[in-house]
Formats: sequence, structure tokens, C-alpha cells
Amino acid sequence: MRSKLLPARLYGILDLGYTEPENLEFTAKQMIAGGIDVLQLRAKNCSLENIEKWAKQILPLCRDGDVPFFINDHPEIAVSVGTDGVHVGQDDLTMDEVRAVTGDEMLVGRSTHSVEQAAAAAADPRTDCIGFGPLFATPTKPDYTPIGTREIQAVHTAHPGLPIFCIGGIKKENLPEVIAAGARRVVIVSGIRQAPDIEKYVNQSKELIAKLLETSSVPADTN
Ligand code: TZP
Ligand code: MG
Repeated sequence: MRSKLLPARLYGILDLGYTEPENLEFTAKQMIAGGIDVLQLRAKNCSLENIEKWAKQILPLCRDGDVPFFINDHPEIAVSVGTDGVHVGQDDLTMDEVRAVTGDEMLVGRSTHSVEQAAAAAADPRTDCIGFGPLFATPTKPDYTPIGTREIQAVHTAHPGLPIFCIGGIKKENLPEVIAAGARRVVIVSGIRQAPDIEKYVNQSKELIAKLLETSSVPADTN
């Protein structure tokens, strides 16, 4: 499964802040039909029972689409549902705590908000991928200072082989800027959710990323 993260270009998040529970399955289906490479369920301030229930609804859709499925914040739910991965933040569990629940096989992603945090996450070989951002101000993560695009290249150069997903305020419109700055993978949350046609938006974003990477002046490295 880890090998699936390296070629992944577009990571989508089903965020309960944007998507009503009754629309989760439909939204997931559209994202998968559009070619999303990784999907995460992110449900802040929701009951564990509900998160587990929703994860059980989404998992078979991801399996059918061969899309790695992550749960945000809750390794115990990841294990009980049997998702492919769990994603944790800086203030969540340590890697020892996460791995005590998940064992060695499950994918573990970590949010990072600086070059230093990225280095700390990357130093632990049990980190399978990182999020790096927020690049731009975003209502999806309102309390964080945007870090801009200046350090994207450095963080990739420092951690070849680690799948790095740039995140925060990324939309189809600013993909050229983000890829030109050295990003090789992105997460889009609200941009996908607010698109009039989610499948089309995902598909067009993926095509654009591929085209931008082909013509990028940033040297293609191992990640
Ligand atoms: N972590 C860093 S920024 C962010 C998360 C979960 C939110 C990204 O959402 P959007 O809507 O794509 O800006
Ligand atoms: Mg978290």
C-alpha cells in the first residue's frame, strides 16, 4: 500500500465540515470516479460511533476504486474498520502511540506545518507520508498561519522518497503556482467539495497536475 502513495498526485478529503452525512457516499463516489488517488474521512467534533459508521460506508467504495482510504485522528477506528491508513496531526498521538494501536502495516500520515516538523516526521521511518501546509489561508483550517510556497522545494529535496502532500488553500486555479514551486502532490478539500461537478473537477485537476509536472522546470526527483 505504501507504494501507492508515491505515484499519488491528488489526495481528497471528505470533510464533515463541508459534506452532510447523507451526502458522504455520493461525494466519495464522485471523487473516486474523477480519479482521486487517496481519500481521507475527516470528521471533527463528531461521535466515534458516527465516524466508524461513515468509515464503514466509504471503505467499500474505496476498495472498489482501488483508492487508499485514511481516517483522520482515530487509529482505533482505522483498525476496527480496517482502513488502509490513519492521519494524525502535530497535537495528536505520538508515532509510538499510533503504532501501538495500528501495528506496523497500516499507513500513517502526519500533518506538518514547517520544514522542522517535516524533518521530525520524516526522521521516523514509520511515517508513510506527510501533509505540508497550510500553504495559503483557508477556512478549512482557520487557526493556522499560512506558510506559503517558498519552502516546498527544500522539503522535497530534504526527504527524497517520502510522499509529501502540499495542502491548504489549493484549488485548480493555483495549481500552476503550487507545482511550479516544487509540489508533486496536493490535497484539495473545499475546492473539490464546492465544485459544481466534483467528478469533473477532480479529473481536470489531475490532468492539470500531470501536465504541469511534465513541463515543470523543477527537477523530477525520487519523490
Ligand atoms: N491541514 C492543513 S490545511 C488543511 C488541513 C486539513 C485544510 C485544507 O483544506 P482546503 O479547503 O483545501 O484549503
Ligand atoms: Mg488531527
